[in-house]
Amino acid sequence: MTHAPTPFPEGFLWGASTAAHQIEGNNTNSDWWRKEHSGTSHVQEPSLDAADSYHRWPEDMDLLAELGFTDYRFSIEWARIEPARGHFSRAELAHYRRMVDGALARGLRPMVTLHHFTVPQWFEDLGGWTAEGAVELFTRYVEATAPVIAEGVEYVCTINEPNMIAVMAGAAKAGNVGFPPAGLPTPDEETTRAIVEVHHAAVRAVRGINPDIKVGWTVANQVYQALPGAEEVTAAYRHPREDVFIEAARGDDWIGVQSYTRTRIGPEGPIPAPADAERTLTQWEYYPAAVGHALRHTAEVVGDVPLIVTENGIATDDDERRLAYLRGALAEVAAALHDGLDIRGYLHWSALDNYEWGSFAPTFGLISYDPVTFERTAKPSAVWLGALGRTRELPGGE
Ligand code: IFM
Repeated sequence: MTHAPTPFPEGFLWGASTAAHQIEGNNTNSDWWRKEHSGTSHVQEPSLDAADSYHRWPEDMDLLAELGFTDYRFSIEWARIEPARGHFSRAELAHYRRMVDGALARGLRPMVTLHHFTVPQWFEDLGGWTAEGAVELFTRYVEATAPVIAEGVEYVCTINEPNMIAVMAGAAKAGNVGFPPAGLPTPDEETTRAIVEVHHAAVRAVRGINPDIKVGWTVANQVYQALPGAEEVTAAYRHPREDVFIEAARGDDWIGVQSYTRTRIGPEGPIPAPADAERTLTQWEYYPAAVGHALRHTAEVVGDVPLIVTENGIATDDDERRLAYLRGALAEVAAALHDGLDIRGYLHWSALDNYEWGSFAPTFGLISYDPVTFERTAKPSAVWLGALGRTRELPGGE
C-alpha cells in the first residue's frame, strides 16, 4: 500500500538511543564489568573504554543536533551514582545533570532511562531483583536521581526491556549468563513479579519528584507470528515473554516499543527463519516490517497509552542495508500513524556503534568511532535519518 508522506504529529520525538554501559566505558562498579572479567564463555570481549562517551558526550550530542535530531535517549548509571550501598555520588549526579543541560542547550530533548541492564555489583551480590529489599533499594536510587531529572526532562524510562531481564534471569538459572538471541528462553517468573513491582514503585517515585514527568518503561518486542493453526501456542508463548510487561504499563504515561526482527511460531514452538533469509550481524532475520507489528500488538494489549518507538535498528556493516531497513521501518510507522495509532516518537537504536553485551562486532550505530582515537564519523544513514528531523515528514509506505 502507498501512503502520501505523513507529517510528524506536533511534538513528535525524533532521535536516537544509547545506554550508559554500552558507550560510556569503564563502568567498573557494575555487575557487567565483573562478568566481563570473570572468564564467562559468552563474553567474547570486555567493554573497557567502549566509545568513551562518558567523556565525549558533548561531541555525541553536537553531532546528533547537527544531523537534525531533536531528541536523545540515554541512560544514567546506577553503579556510578551509588557505587557502594547507601553512598550516592554527588559528582556523578552532577555529571548526568550536565548531560541533561548539555542536551537542552543543543536543542535535544533528553529522554532519561534509569536502568538499562547494569546494576551495581553490591546489588547483584545481595541477590539482585529478587532479593529482599530490592524494591526499596531501587526506589531509593530513583529518589536520589532527582537532581538529574526533576527539571527539563519530559520523558523518563524506569527500566529498559524488563522482559529481557526476566529472560536473562531464566537463562542464568539454566546455566547461561548473558544477553540471549531472539526467540527467547523461558523468563524467570520470580524475576518477572519482582521487576513489575519495582517498576510500579519507580513510577510512583518519579511522579513524586515531578508529577509533570511522563514516566513509562520500554518492552522488547519479538513480533511473534503464528503459523496457521498455531495461534493458541503463539499466544501462550508470547504472554510471559512480552504481554505481561505490556499489561503492567497500563497506568503509565507512555510505553516504549522496541523491535528488530520477528519470530515465527509453529505448533511445536518457535521455528528458525528460512535458510535463505537475509540475516544481520546478530543473526536475526532482516525484517524491517517488525516495528509496525510491534506497535500494533502493543496498542492492542496496552489500550489507551501513548506509544514511542524507543529502539529499532539493525546490526550491519553495510550502511546501504541500514538505509533500506530504515525506509521499510519508517513506512510501517507512517502507516500505523495513518491508521490512527497514538505514536509519539521514533528513536533509533543506536546513536553510536557500541558494546553489544559481550562483543563490539554487531554494529547498530548511525555513528561509528575509531577505537583508538575515538573520533566519530556519521554514517550516510545518520545524515538521511537526521534530515527527516528537519523536514518533519515521515516517508510514505510502498
Ligand atoms: O543493544 C541492545 C540494547 O541494549 C537493548 N535492546 C536491544 C539492543 C540490540 O540487541
